[in-house]
Amino acid sequence: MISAEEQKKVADLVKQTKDLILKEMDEEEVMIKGAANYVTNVDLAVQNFLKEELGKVFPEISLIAEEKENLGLSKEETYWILDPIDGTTNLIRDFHMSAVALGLYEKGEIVFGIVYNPFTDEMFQAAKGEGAYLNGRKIQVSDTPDFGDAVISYGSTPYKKEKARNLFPIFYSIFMKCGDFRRTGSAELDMCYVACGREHGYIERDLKPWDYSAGTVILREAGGVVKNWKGEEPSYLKNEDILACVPQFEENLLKELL
Ligand code: LIP
Repeated sequence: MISAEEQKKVADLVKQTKDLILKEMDEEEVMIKGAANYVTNVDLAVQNFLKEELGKVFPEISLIAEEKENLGLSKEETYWILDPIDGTTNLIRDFHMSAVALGLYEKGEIVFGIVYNPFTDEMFQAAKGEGAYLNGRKIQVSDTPDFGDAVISYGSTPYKKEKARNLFPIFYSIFMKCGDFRRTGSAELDMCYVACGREHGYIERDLKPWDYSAGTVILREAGGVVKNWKGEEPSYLKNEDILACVPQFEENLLKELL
């Protein structure tokens, strides 16, 4: 676990990416990794900056990140898990629902996380056992009692459209029972939106570790639930089907996913 002083140092480093993101966006260069899967100079600039700066402060902690190889991972190790831009397609479209997401993995769990949207200047942050905060103000999940009033966000797993035929009937069944749906295009922001009461649940298959790690500790510290679709603890070191929700709707959602 890192100290309050170290947490502040990390938060300051993440906040510094805002100017870098806006500058790099002026010379945006989009590269295609695969179907609906992009990386830009912005992703790479943020990743290189945080890799270098975190390495100066925490030389003993390795980095797992979206735009690099991540081989030989071990549950016994401590890692930063970074998505330099979660919501890359949104960034390319100037949609302003993108975030820098950084989690700290220690002995099988996420103990610290930051999710920062530079377009709204919203920084979600949490450390295990210390509560969850949005721009320094404590946050907690919604206590809405009826699932018929729930706002549920989903991810369409656009990199693997072969899954859609089985996925969308699940989404349809949930949609007919809840209040309404949302689709933001940033898994980490969706998990933070559940944490602060803007949404009541978020579901997506085949999320990469950097798409759900930071948001996990933030949502749990705000009173929420994060599991995989089998109802188990996620591994954080591999892709997972993620359920993130308020506790009162866990069963409503889990029974749709099994
Ligand atoms: C994105 C996720 C989103 C998912 C997209 C993509 P990226 O992350 O946050 O929820 O539906 O397919 O994986 O690739 O923009 O960092």
